[in-house]
Amino acid sequence: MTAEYKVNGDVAVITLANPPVNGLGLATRQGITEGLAKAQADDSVKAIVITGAGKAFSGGADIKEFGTPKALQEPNLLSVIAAVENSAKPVVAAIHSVCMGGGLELALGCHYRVVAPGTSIALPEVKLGLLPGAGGTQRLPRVLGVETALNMIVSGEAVKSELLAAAPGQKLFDKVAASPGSLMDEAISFARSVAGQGAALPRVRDLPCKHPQGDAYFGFARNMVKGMAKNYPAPVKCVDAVEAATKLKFDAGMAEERRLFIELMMTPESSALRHLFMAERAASRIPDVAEDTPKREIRSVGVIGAGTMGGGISMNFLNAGIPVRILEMKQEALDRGVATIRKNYESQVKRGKLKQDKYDERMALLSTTLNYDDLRDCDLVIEAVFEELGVKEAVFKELDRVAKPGAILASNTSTLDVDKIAAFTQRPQDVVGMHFFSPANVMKLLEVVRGKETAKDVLATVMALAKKIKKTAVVSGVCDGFIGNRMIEQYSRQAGFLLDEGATPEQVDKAMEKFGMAMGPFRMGDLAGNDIGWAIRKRRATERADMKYSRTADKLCELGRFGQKTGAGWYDYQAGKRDAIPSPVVVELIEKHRKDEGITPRQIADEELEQRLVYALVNEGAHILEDGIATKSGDIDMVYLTGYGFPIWRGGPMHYAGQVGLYNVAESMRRFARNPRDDGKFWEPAPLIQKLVAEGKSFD
Ligand code: T1G
Repeated sequence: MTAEYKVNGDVAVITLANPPVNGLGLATRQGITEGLAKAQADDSVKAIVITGAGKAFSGGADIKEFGTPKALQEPNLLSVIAAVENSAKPVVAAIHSVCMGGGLELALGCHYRVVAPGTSIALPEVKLGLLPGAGGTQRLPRVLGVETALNMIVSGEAVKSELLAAAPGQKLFDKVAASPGSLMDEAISFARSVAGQGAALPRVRDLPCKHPQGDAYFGFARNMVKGMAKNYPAPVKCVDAVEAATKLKFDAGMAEERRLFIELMMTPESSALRHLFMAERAASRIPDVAEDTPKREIRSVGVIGAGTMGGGISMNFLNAGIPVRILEMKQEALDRGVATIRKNYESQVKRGKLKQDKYDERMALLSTTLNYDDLRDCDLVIEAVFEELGVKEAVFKELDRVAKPGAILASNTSTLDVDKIAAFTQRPQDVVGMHFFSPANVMKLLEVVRGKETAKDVLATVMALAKKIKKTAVVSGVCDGFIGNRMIEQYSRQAGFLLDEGATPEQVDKAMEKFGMAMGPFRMGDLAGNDIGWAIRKRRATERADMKYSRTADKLCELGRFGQKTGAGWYDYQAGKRDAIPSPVVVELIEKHRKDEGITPRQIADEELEQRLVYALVNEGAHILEDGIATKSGDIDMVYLTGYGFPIWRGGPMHYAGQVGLYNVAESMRRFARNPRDDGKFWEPAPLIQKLVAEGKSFD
């Protein structure tokens, strides 16, 4: 049982004990109802207190149980709350730390609530594509008022207990304890004070729930929410559920909430958001690196290179209060880099995103040098120099000479072989890839590239450091392009072939933006610079002659059309503007290219455009799993959601493939393999996909 029962004089205390956050899984729910039954049967018990052990009162329903029979098994959460509410003896919730979702709904079923200051109170279900499904939409408005409750339910954001307790007329908390330390004593003495009064026990469900201008208010709220959450059905249903609380009797309102909750539980958006909640947390776990692996202390960081990447990388550490020393070859490069960092902070101060004193603090942590010897005390050095192995070799040889023993030496390389880089030093076990995505101080994704010799404590240190600098870190093995770029390569190849076959850049981009990508492949190329892909293709032409591409991208670059930075790429751009204008030059280039290749263009439906690009990610992602470059499909999803603008409500390419059905995905791939233009090899469904289809499974 994961709820303890203990009698303290004439008060029974039920303590949820399901670490880490007292998720209300089946065993915990059983523990509560059994404790309640014992308390009812024990005449010496006059009142009951429910609380949570450890770092939470309760983080809500056990998300890990969703989709399993346990989630619905009695006593389900509604039954538990009914048992609390119908107790003949007063039940007092002693709330501390975190009280969220089903945890708050459980507290709302109690007759009284005593809360410690500083407690985070939330109904965050909307962030999982759901709504509070155990009475939250019906009870919270009754104790906080309709508008405050609706704001909390639609936003899912946590509010501190003392703020809510200070709201005029609130009935959520009967008492705020002096401190978290005195909570239990105060809750137990409060329970004694309300015991044996004989009068009917106060129940939230009996409170009135009205809004003076209901129709107008909910109409306005519904329109606002619809506008903000166009790809997510949950927020609007939150409005519907709270409106039901003002229009229906309690039990009818509960039935309406249940109906809406079950509807949302079945949506692909909720499936995606729940997948991501778990995948984001799972990404920080490395299968063969124990969670308690000792971590090296990172008190100061060296960054080599003060360019766009070096500056952005430095800001991440300055923001986390970690001193940074930037090294460059020339003073003017240093000055330019520091000026860019300063300008970035100043614009944040201007926009009210950063306080002046914080800005000053961060700049005070920044130092610069032209001399490698000044990096000798750094615990971590990250190089962000020119993407060429010879340059990396010079840097790592110098680092090997000056860095102190135990310093972690990281490369920000996006395509080079981390094992080769490690081999430039006598300490390959201390070398790791830390691949930031531009702009490095903004993009959440950090690919942590694990070399053959990278030590486990180096990995554990970097993963913990990533959390500290608010990055989503995903471990990748060493291969060309790691996880993200290896997959985007196939995505871009298909985009090029689609131009050969009859599509325009604009048609492909629009199809992918309709799918939900932040930016289509051609607009993305114009933003990042088409010359980057051009250089990679040139390098690959010798290393990987098997990799065929459409020649259109090269022909575009031969015209110097690198994208926004040259004022023209796949699209034309007006000076100082970012609007992508379809270019007659590009249309002519593509048409001429088709003639040269003897291709008769065909009309291509958006569905094929979308499938060719998204399934290219899926097939390459499957190979990445087969090669052990990524250890979990959820990691690949996290890479695409935090680094490549994949739509969150689809859960990432691998989760999305499961939603479509791997059988259907494989059939589409086989259809593409029959396309005479294709080299046939790529579209053979990866063996892992074929295996999962045979077993009727998905990647998740
Ligand atoms: N169920 C199961 N596990 C949970 C969990 C939950 N509700 N919340 C957290 N965990 C795990 C998490 O996976 C991780 O474990 C560990 O706890 C620490 O999490 C009917 C249906 C509570 C504020 O949405 O917001 O109630 O993956 O790293 O930063 O209406 O976790 O490492 O093994 O986030 O201290 C509604 C979600 C559920 C709250 C703690 N509740 N959780 O933050 O730790 S639906 C939520 C959080 C519901 C009812 C509906 C945060 C936290 P592992 P962490 P943290």
